[in-house]
Amino acid sequence: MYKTVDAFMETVINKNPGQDEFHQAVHEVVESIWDHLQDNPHYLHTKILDRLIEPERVIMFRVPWRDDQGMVQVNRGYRVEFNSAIGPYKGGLRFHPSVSLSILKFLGFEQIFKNSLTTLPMGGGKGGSDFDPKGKSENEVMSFCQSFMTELNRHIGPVTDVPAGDIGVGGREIGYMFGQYKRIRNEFTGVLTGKGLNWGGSLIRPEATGYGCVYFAQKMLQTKGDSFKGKTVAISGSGNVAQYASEKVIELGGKVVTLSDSSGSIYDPEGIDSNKLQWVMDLKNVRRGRMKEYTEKFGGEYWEGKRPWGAKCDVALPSATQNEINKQDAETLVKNGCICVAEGANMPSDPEAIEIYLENKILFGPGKAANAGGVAVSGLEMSQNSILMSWSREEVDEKLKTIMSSIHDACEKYGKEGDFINYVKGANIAGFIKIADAMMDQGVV
Ligand code: NDP
Ligand code: 2IT
Repeated sequence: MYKTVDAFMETVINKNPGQDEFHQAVHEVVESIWDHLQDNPHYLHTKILDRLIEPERVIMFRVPWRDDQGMVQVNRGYRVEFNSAIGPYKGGLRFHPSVSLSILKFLGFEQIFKNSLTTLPMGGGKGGSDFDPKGKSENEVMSFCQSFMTELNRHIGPVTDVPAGDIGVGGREIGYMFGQYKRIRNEFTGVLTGKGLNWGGSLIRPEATGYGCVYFAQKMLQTKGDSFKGKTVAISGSGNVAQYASEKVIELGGKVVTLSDSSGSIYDPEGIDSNKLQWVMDLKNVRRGRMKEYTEKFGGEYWEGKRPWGAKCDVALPSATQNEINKQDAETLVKNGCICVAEGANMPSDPEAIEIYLENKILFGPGKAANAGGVAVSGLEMSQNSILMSWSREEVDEKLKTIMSSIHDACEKYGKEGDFINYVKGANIAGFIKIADAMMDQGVV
């Protein structure tokens, strides 16, 4: 039995050398739930924590494909099937050159708790590849997706493991992978979520992560009697999550002043209004261009190679990638008057940044709570597929709001410290209890 968090982490680090992102994600959870574990020794006696950090299964495979020049290319594919205590493995696929086992294990581990918080019956998983979709032709993307699914198909299924999108995987890639799955298995089933609307997708799934994040931030602001109206908002990223977070902020009367991509950030003090946002959506989703072009078109400033946290804002919604806010960025945000950070991305704030938020008692919604709207609507897509029905936009949006609100309540229940809500602690404990109890019920498996 481990006496301290550090002793437990030493074992995790020794067992999983070099997996820094995974260590970081585990540490955050273990630190939050430690006292709860000591008060509930039955979890310790049955080694729930030791079992929880070990994926049920990791699949790693070769993905060979031919580029437009006829040359053979080889990528590495993964699926981490982390935990199925409360439902089939569920979580996205990421295509990005930085993808490694450590990154996918951190994402899969976070996903277990996030999915638990949604109130829906979904286990945790994550997968992807080091394939870089940037600069690839349509044909190359399709060839890669087909090869990836040629291996992945044998490991997944609508009641086993249901992947979806993440960085570098959107509607286009889900379409190619779904087509290949159907062709190989001769089955039209809800094996992936984020599907097209006319072949089994759910309304509001594309919007869900960004909208959900803003609904969550809205709930946090409401605890202070505040709202998005008139707020200046800094958003990072310019992909799926950032786009729809921006759309919802604008609708609620806030002013979005930044967006970014991996080359740099744009700062538009006038605000990115709906017309400008529409242009960004076309730039990123259709033309697949760079954010730099924004300032050439609309003015404002382009910060080459920089993240947007130097912009003065009331609310920050990091929506690009992991560890994109460090201690210094967090200090800058707080110094500039930021009162609320809600994470659209997974683990965008590093541990020192989180310490700064908590020390300064600003509203901080960690990713596993704040960005759970995406997977929640994936869960609703699965429900619609299994009853062979589709719900209206209003119905799905209403369910999304209810889920985000119940996640907020769960965080409040377990994270209340006087008049402060520690959402990190709340999300981790609430997520943990449901999974741990299910694991207890199901015996040593
Ligand atoms: P997209 O691929 O649509 O967009 C990603 C955005 O982040 C792009 O603007 C991209 O810039 C930028 N980005 C990616 N990697 C880096 C990097 N290393 N440094 C700086 N910028 C980077 O992905 P999503 O919007 O779907 O995902 C964004 C975040 O949200 C991720 O953390 C993901 O895990 C998380 N998330 C996504 C959900 C979903 O439903 N899609 C659900 C919950 C969380 P560029 O164009 O240059 O690549
Ligand atoms: O990080 C995430 O929650 C996602 N990428 C969405 C997962 C899903 O199954 O919809």
